[in-house]
Amino acid sequence: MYNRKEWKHVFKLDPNKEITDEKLTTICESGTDAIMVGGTDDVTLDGVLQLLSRIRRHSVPCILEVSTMDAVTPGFDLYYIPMVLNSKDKKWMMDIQHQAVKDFGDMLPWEDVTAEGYCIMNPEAKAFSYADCELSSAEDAIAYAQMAEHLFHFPIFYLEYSGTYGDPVLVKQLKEQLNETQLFYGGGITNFAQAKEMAQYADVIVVGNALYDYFEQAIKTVAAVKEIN
Ligand code: 1GP
Repeated sequence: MYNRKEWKHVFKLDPNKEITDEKLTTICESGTDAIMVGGTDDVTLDGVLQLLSRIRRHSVPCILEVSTMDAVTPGFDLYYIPMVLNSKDKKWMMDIQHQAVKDFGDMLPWEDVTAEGYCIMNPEAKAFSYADCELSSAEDAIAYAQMAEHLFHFPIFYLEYSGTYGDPVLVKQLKEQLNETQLFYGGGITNFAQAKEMAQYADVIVVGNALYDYFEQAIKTVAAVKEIN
């Protein structure tokens, strides 16, 4: 069906934001490897279900990035569970996941569930304050990546700059630490050149906001990734 390890490009759609059918079709047929549904603000079951049913008209793999248990529904190909490594509060690394497994563990399709070790680098990002994060230096981020690979054996380490373009040098340094764990980079990619720069190092780049703000340019990020692979 699909091999997650071969993915290079993911579009992230926010169930709380409007997107026309025409744009959604272009996104789904763009050649991106998967669509991730996720957001921080006001993610509702209704919003998730509506977006899911629209994406399902297309064959592209569809992932739910779980931010609240209230909006979890069957029907996605994969469920990504963020575990926020640089949160100051253990809740965002362990406790909400623990509670979710206590409540739903017997029903979970474990083969479709994937942990993402998150490091949120942009202090202006909503997720940064929402998950009570601590500002990480490059050295901190590199150590989190090493923990993701060697201690936790997370399938994914996600360097998150949501809303701002991050440091490609750091992405390169992180990639040097990761063999088994896939490196996802997301944040501020708005055009072909930025996509190409980050995709040199990250295994997967994630493009979100640009779909709402610079649609035509955002679609071109798919071609950028293919150019270097
Ligand atoms: C957000 O990493 C993704 O979770 C993508 O970031 O919205 O800034 O593209 P942007």
